[in-house]
Amino acid sequence: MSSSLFDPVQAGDLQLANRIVMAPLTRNRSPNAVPKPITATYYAQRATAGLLITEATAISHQGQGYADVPGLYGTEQLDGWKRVTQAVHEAGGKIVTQLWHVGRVSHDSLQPDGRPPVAPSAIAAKTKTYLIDAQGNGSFAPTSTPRALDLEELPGIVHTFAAAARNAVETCGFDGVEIHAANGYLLDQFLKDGANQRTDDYGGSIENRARLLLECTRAVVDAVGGGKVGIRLSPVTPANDIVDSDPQPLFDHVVRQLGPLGLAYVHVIEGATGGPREVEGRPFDYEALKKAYREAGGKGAWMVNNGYTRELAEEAVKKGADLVAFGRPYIANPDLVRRLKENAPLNTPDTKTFYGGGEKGYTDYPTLS
Ligand code: 8OZ
Repeated sequence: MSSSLFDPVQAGDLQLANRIVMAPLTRNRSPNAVPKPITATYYAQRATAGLLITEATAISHQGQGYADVPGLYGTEQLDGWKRVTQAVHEAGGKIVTQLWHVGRVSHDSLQPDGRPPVAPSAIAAKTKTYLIDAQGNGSFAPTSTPRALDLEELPGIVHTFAAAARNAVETCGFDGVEIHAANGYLLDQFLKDGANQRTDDYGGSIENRARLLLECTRAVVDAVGGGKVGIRLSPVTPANDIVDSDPQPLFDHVVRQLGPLGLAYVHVIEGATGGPREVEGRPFDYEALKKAYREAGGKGAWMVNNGYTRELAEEAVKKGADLVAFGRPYIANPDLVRRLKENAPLNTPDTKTFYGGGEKGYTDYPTLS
């Protein structure tokens, strides 16, 4: 018998009650990078998901690119996350945190000492970031022009990913971590030739452009164990002005290298993040990607994401996806698992309260009675 969305599944060390995942969702409600008590409530409300993935969380101040996103690097920040994992575990859920370095998708005003953000090359992304002024008013602003990282700085990036992973698991009590290598942030910038024009060992060939991602992943695996590590990839998304001239061989190489690492899961955004599942002029074969991962010995769960409905998700699981991540539906439906199971109507998310603010549009969406 084929599996259903509602059947349990093992993903590395993670024993999951069902195949429904809360996708990472940026909410900008953590001033000073500290998750507040209300954030614990928000995640605990959603704890019936097989797995919760936190909003992207900066591994360092340099890795931050938006106002009021959380961090994984200071005592107050880690204490804030402890409250979250405790609340989720008390509610019977499983939660991993998403390790994030934005690279060039940042603004001088968000960086240590107001310096420029860092990137593989000094090429600005034509995209916007989200700032909040002293009066608490949010606005979107163009990202700043980055400076290229020196070769000597790269071991520090690798070390910072591993340190954040250790903080997450050992100090905060997370069940694992997800490496954010998608959506045009630092690791995706290194991967793709639209952002990476380096001429050293980290630019040029596919092997070179994948090097930083793989070094970071191996270091995180060494820090917490592969069975607690997932990774998120977005081969063709145009998010944050990212592009690669030939993504299929690039990502086939990446997953072949990930195969032997014993990861818990590989999380793939199919198409344009939060948009169409097909991107014009950027064809991609996701089945071939999965096959390349399995052929390389990859035993992690295969997690799919982007625009999934109940029907599409059931179909994906029947065709062999192990996990399906839901983004926007999870903002508005804390009891999404039950609603999908009962085929009940879904609440509509309020886009005005996605980024910033308090309880409204965060912890006040109704559950079924
Ligand atoms: C929306 C707004 C800000 C950041 C991503 C972390 O796209 C994000 C993000 C999404 O992965």
